[in-house]
Amino acid sequence: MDDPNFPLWLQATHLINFVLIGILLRSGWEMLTSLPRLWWRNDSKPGTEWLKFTRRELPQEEGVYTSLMDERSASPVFTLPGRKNIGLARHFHGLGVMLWMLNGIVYVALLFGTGLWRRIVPTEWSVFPEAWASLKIYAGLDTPGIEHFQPYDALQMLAYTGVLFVLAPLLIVTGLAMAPAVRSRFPRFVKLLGGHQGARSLHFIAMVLMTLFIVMHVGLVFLVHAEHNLPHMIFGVTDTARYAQAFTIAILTIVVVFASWIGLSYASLLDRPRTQKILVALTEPARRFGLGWMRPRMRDQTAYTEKDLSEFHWTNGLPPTQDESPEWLALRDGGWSDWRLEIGSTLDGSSVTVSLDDLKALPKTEYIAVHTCMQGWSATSRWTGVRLAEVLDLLGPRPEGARYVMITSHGLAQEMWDHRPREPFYTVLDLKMVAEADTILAYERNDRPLDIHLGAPLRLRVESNHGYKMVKWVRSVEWIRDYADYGDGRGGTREDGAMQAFNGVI
Ligand SMILES: Nc1nc2c(c(=O)[nH]1)N[C@H]1C(S)=C(S)[C@@H](COP(=O)(O)O)O[C@H]1N2
Ligand SMILES: [Mo]
Repeated sequence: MDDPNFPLWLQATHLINFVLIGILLRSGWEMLTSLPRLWWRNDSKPGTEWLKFTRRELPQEEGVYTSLMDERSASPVFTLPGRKNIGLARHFHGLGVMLWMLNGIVYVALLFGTGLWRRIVPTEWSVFPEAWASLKIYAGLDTPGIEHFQPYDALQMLAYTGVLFVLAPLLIVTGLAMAPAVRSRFPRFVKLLGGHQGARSLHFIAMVLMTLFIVMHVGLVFLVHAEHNLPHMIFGVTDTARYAQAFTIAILTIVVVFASWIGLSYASLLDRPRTQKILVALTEPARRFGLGWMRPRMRDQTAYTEKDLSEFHWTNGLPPTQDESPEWLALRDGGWSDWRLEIGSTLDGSSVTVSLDDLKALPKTEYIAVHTCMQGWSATSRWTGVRLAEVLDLLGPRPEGARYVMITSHGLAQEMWDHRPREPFYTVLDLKMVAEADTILAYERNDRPLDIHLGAPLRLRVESNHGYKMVKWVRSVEWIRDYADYGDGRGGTREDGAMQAFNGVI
């Protein structure tokens, strides 16, 4: 190789990558703690996990246990930000991914632009026998001679190429596949990866391999010819005389980066609503321009068929109890004959009520779709109902100035983030979400009236979003001017409580 030195851009992109990978791993682990189980089965049935990080045994019965109850609290030392904050973790993950991909693009562009790719991308088949020879040396707890590293040996070339062109793209592809925007627009692509659980499990496995690579990559710098490697890494040139200096700088850098990761966790827990606001502002442009164009199309809702229907459906949110809503219980006991949906406008005070039979008389929408909870579980069902837009039309044209629709439940939020008394579960949709053909008020699942625990007699379905938008036991739908005027002003119970983003497409 002509110039064995490391240019500054190589060092800079590596350092940035190190910081960002930490943010991605730590926020990823926080997400995993919110449902510490992995499946290949797409109904996420308890007892069928291939891996779990909890000793808790779950009942096999539906509707007695919510996924929120399975959430575990992690220390801010290990996760970002820790202490059951999946919403914030998801925003940090999004921000981390944006910056990591940007950094990766710069790195790959410069790698090819400068010709340095020849150092790491093998171009001869001999790389395989050479790598095997190196592996045998390492297996004997010995190290290959320095003459093998010019600057990299065959094993390194294979590992670097694999990480860069196989593992990193696999992480991106499986990560994207978990976004509702991608799932509802390109359902066949998600199916190809083994569905939501396949993508989630593969993402996890790729994460483990990436972590192993990083530990070995950094570890070997210190273990194999460190007197050459460390000055090379820190100063860009192999100057063995400056080994002690390089060693000190390397260790200090690692300590500072670890401290910053942990500091970031504690700092973001100080004022969670403020952290949410900053992170959502930083990530919303990417959410909008990256995924916002992927509007769902009804004709794609044919990817799933009868045989994809789930045997099990997780529950998040248990049916209203006597002290939560005696009204809903009385309506249930009356077989829903007195149940009415309130359709209103907070702008002009108008309202109408309709019965379940009125709703069933309206044009019917039916499709098979995959539900994903942002915590990680999924379930496939056939949903039958009436388009929300159609129901709103019963009130007349959209009132002047109405930009959002608020859907409120008979049930209360499972918990409030600041421990104030529980308030009714609600969500807010914007005009685009309302207009989607698969945004419906569903009254049947799998050709039977909705189960009590899944939202009887009427629940919201917004297939382009995660489950947290899909209010169960719906009581009212109302036009509103702005969601800033309701709850904590973030646009829904899970936005308020779990610091989610209003835009739930990812
Ligand atoms: N009323 C009410 N609706 C709710 C919730 C809730 O707690 N209460 N949880 C939401 C969340 S986070 C999810 S993932 C879905 C779960 O729907 P399921 O219980 O029918 O599976 O319901 C949504 N709708
Ligand atoms: Mo959820």
